[in-house]
Amino acid sequence: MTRKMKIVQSLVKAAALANVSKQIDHFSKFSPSPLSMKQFLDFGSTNACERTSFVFLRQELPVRFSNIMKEISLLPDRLLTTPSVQLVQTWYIQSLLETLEFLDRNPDEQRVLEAFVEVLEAIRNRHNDVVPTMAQGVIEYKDAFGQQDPVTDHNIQYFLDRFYTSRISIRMLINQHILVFNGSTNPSHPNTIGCIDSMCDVTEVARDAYESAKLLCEQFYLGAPELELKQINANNSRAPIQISYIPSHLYHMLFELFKNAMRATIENHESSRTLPPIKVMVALGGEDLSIKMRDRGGGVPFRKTERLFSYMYSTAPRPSIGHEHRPPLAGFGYGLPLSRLYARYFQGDIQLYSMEGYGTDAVIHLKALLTDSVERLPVFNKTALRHYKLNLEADDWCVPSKEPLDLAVYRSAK
Ligand code: W6P
Repeated sequence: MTRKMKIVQSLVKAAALANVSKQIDHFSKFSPSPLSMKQFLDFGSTNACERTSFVFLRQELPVRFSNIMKEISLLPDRLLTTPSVQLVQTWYIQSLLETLEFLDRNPDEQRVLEAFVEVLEAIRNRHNDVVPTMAQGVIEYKDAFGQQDPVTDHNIQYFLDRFYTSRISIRMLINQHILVFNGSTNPSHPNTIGCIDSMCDVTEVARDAYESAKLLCEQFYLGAPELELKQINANNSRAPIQISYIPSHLYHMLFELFKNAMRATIENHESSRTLPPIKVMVALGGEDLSIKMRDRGGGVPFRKTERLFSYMYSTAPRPSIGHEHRPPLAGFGYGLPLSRLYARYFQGDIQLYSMEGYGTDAVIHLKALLTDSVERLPVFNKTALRHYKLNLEADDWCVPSKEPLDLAVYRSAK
């Protein structure tokens, strides 16, 4: 390539990027439109209309991309300029540009709708490794700038919670469109609409998740704790407990909690011959569906429970791949914080109550009603901006002194 060609090429690239940044500014001025579970189901039911879904998504996807891209661009330089975060940023730019291509296409043309599905599939695949890549970015940052300080920990937590929630929501939209308009209905699950099961049997998912965690546990340890499962349906004591939910999300949460409960139980009972069971209680009330999982794994000190959900604390450099010494139930990684985001995504939550010396209760709270299950989405606005602007302020609670107070100083000052 000649020098001139190189210059032209970089000018073209700069112009394209300037245009991208204009597009991001434009689309980030719109707030994302949260969908309710009911709306998701309607998109995929008998009056499903691919054209409507297409027209909605070609606007909504750029809005969701741009809202979170604004926040990426506000990250501290030290994080933004890591190779991993740069890579993730290029994926978002590429995907934004690809969806924008459809804004002036004719929604009444079948081949436009087909091309859109293909682009959605490409986008979904491009973003497959976003979670480990961002985790790598946090590692790069920690390696370069030292260990956890509370301010950085808090800021990374704030950003990644929003970033991963955005990603979960974008994948949900993409998956629904692809599955509803390109997939055949799954004969063994007639109640599924895309990835939503309108009669998701919570107890069944819990048993599945337990069995998988148990297999994993038995590969590494000599056994696994038993499962004791009870359920109460306050609305109808004989009916099974079913809600409209995304089984894969629920499975992800339960599998993660089971792994943690099993590991704690086994490591806390290494010297005894019996393992206390993991006790799960599923309760359906008027508005909540709650799942409590109790282990007797010795618990976690109260001071450390917040860390279980911290991205900063739980990013340990991964043992090199192919190494056989990695405990399969290792509690590091983003399993717990991501599980909590899945729960919160449809207005639920995960809480941990631990008693050090005894064990831990982990509770998943979900909305039982269709109308309460609405996407919980980050929006880029002044409040969010403020979070990225003010950073290094002093804490407004005293730091306990390590030295005993020397009262002699006060006496002599009289
Ligand atoms: C523990 C730590 C933990 C995290 C999540 C779920 C259960 C448990 N048990 O000891």
